[in-house]
Amino acid sequence: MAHDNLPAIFHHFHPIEDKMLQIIDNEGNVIDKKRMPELDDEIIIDAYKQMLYERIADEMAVSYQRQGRMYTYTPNIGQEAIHIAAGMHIRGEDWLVPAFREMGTLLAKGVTMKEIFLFYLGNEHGGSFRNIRNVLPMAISIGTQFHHAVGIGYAVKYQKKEEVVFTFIGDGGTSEGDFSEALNFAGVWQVPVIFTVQNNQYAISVPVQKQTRSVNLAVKSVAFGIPGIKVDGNDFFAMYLAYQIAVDYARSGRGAVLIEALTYRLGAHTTSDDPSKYRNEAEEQLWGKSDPLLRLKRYMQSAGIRAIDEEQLREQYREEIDRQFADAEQEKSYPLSDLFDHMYTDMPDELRRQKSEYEQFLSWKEKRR
Ligand SMILES: Cc1ncc(C[n+]2csc(CCOP(=O)(O)OP(=O)(O)O)c2C)c(N)n1
Ligand SMILES: [Mg+2]
Repeated sequence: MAHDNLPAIFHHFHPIEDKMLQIIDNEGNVIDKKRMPELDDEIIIDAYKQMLYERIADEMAVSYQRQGRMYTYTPNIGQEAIHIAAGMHIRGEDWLVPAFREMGTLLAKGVTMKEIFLFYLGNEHGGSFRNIRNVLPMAISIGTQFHHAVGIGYAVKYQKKEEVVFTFIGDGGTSEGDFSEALNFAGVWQVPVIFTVQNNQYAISVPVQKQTRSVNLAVKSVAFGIPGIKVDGNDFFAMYLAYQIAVDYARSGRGAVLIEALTYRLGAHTTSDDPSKYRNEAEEQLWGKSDPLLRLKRYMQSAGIRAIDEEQLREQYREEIDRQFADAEQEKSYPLSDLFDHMYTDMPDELRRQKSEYEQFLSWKEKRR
């Protein structure tokens, strides 16, 4: 089970010792100079802009839901550094196997905002991504995506391709059997999969302290013989470096990597959730100080990177996002039969019965109008 050529960083930040990779602090000061990725200013500005775009799209999505124009939505606020750092490493031929809280990575892969809105409008085109290769639909059933990811990883390896599979799960998802099964499979077959655990401290109302007795979530990799690392998920540079090393490891055929990205869900679990019922404002304010956009902006200011006109950008992004939402709203809805027709060649009696019951319900509802 020994790893050949295991990058030193996995020894240095061994999860059993509960160390965490961090490059800038909350004030944006570089605290680990020798690990700071060498990035051109324009790339850093681009990363910030992508994070800002995700933040604004997220705010607007919550607002559309509040206006009754969209169904339940899962906010990303606070977790953008993870998404954009991953997105900056994912190539066109790589695979993205998402859960439901990594909007920025979907956008970076080439999924459009309109398609993301279609998903939350219940339109199946929000999952088929016809203009982009190798993205699976968002997975709402917790953990299922991990099996899909390792299956794809196995196929990639079998076909001797150099593709990497990026997949995501939450802290709560690590308690699902799928998580352990997939990690074991990945360890045994050394498949090129990067597992990201977005530890945002909560699974709806359940705090991570009640989710596990493990010292952290990265340590779960050890049992399966996979390198794992805990990273400050609100630190763009730390996440960038972690993905750089993980991608290199996976793409060169050495196997899977588990990244625990320590972060905080600054918003609600979904638009149907009220976090004030299970956590306090002091905690939210404390984590607010580690907001990934704020930290990156502070770094950019102290490093003397050219300033951007944020107000103007915000306005430009708002207009563009609103256009994409209006476009999604215009899309025709699907006939009810689409829900039933694609599962079996010959529809079983039970499904036939359910379809007829639902049709009756809809006509009853129509008559009540
Ligand atoms: C198999 C399954 N069980 C339960 C649920 C209901 N559910 C939706 S989200 C969620 C919590 C997920 O928490 P976590 O994995 O930490 O991800 P986060 O929502 O924090 O991003 C639960 C229990 C579900 N969607 N699927
Ligand atoms: Mg969570």
